[in-house]
Amino acid sequence: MAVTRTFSIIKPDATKRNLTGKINAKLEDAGLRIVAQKRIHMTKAQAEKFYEVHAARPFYGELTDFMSSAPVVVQVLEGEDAVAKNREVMGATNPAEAAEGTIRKEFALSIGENSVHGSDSEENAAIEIAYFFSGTEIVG
Ligand code: RTP
Ligand code: MG
Repeated sequence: MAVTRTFSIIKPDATKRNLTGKINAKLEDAGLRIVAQKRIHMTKAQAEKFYEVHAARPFYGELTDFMSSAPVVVQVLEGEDAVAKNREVMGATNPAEAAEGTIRKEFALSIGENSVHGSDSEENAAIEIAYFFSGTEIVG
């Protein structure tokens, strides 16, 4: 399995509860290396562009309001099969369905306020990384 990269966001519900360190520990314990990280406060327009694929979904307005409601931590994670590994440590979208030991099982409040985002494919990871980071900000 090759070493690859994925894009991650620690969402407002988690930054507000001061959970960045605890979530980072879970990522690192899973074998992922944080090769870029910054705290930003997304504008509504930035959140709308980021979640453009969900524009037709009923939760789009709520989701983009939430993601621009408070600071987030955007990250690039590197590791063996990083996209799948991160999805595994994140757990299911709905925390009620998330497996024991996952970030969402431990920290998420609801299907909307679910503490983390992770890219769902290597293709999307590359697009999402480029949306928030320049090449020189990523130090592998
Ligand atoms: P993410 O993109 O954030 O990593 O999460 P995901 O792949 O597990 O979930 P996805 O289907 O891509 O949905 C994106 C985010 O939208 C919110 N959502 N709310 N109210 C709802 O029914 C609902 N469904 C999804 C969640 O915050 C989800 O992470
Ligand atoms: Mg998704």
